[in-house]
Amino acid sequence: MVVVAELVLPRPALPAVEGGAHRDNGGQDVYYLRIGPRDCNGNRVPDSCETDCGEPGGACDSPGCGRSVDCNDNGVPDECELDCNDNGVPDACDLAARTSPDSNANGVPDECDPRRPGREP
Ligand SMILES: [Ca+2]
Ligand SMILES: [Ca+2]
Ligand SMILES: [Ca+2]
Ligand SMILES: [Ca+2]
Repeated sequence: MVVVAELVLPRPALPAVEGGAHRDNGGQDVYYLRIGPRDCNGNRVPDSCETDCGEPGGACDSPGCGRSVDCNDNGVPDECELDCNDNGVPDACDLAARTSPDSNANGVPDECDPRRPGREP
């Protein structure tokens, strides 16, 4: 078994100030420590096993493995990626496949982008 400890920063991240330091807002900082493999959808199948069951009898050969797609190959299953337009396809893959336009090239599909050209707040 592989045990991974990961420090998870609270979201949204503290706003960065000039010089790269974080502003101290006087509030309490909360950090979470995750022990164990990353399982972004909480189904007890580690992310690394969501898309591939691997060798029979191997670390990923367990019930539920190999059922997800990782369309952009970043190790994060599609269901855990940002999908602002709710079409079941991660935004990054919408953009890569050009099913969503990104006229200002900021990585946010135009249909969800409050800053896209022509759209005034
Ligand atoms: Ca999982
Ligand atoms: Ca992915
Ligand atoms: Ca989408
Ligand atoms: Ca955009």
